[in-house]
Amino acid sequence: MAAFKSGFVSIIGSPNAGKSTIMNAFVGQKVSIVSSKAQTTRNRVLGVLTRKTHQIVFIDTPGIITPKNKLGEYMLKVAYESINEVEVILFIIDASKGIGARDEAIIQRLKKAKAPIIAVINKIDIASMADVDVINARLDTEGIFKERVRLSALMGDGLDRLEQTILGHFEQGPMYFPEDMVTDVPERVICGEFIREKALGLLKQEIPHGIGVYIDKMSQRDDGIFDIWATIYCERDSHKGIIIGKQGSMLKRIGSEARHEMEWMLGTKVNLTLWVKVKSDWRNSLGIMNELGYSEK
Ligand SMILES: Nc1nc2c(ncn2[C@@H]2O[C@H](COP(=O)(O)OP(=O)(O)OP(=O)(O)O)[C@@H](O)[C@H]2O)c(=O)[nH]1
Ligand SMILES: [Mg+2]
Repeated sequence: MAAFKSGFVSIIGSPNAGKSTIMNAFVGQKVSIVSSKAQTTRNRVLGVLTRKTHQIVFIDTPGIITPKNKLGEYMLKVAYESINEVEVILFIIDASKGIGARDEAIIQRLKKAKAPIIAVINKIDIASMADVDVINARLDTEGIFKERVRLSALMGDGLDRLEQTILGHFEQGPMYFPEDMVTDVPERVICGEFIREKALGLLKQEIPHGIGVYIDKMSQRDDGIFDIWATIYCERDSHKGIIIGKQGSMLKRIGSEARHEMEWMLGTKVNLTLWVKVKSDWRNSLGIMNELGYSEK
């Protein structure tokens, strides 16, 4: 019998390239939230894919940006630090957008990385062959991108090929996580992330980027139902009004959509109570960032 293989894989790239979508597709459930807005992922999120012959531990990371506040600095650090602790790096490129200035900055950084890099050209379902050709031509000029996989994470197209390409770099290794474990992120944190995901989807402009979610309490009744109390932090009074909406309508929608995700994950009914509070400029406050989980443990 062939030896069991395992290893860690960092997923890095510009915001909105589809990094979290790719990881969720491999893991088979939503462990990292996804939205059409940039800068959705703020922390390192682990996703574990276990098969009979191998285990791949993915590390989803925040999209690379030029930081505008302390939260942005933290996110950038989280992303780049991940590349030092892995067997393989996936550099995700949005095929429909091509290689932009942010990708160029990442390319420069990746030149110093020790682990092998697989360039993943994602969203081929909405890109043309010509778009892909332009990307390939740019990658051809760098020696570090010998391996490339075209992908549509949304359609699930190309995932098998990517998995095989990753395995080509793995050696014999242990089962790092039990086979039924898909992430090391605690359920209460994922519940908070579901709330942020719905806020990202339903709110406009800069409002969702200034949102942080804290799960105040999570407890399970004897009959299995979960009671969850959460606070949505935002940066301005005017934002608070919009998040709550007319007669509470927006908050109700955010809560109801988030509750469905929580119920699916927890496999039981959830009773969710949401509060909204203003903490001006919290994205520059290390204290509040720490409370919300944006700090090195
Ligand atoms: N058409 C298409 N859309 C995709 C594909 N993969 C991801 N998306 C969409 O792209 C958007 C961004 O996806 P995410 O997975 O949140 O991207 P991300 O790279 O994790 O973004 P950040 O966390 O902000 O860095 C979402 O609307 C996804 O549905 C794909 O293969 N095809
Ligand atoms: Mg993401």
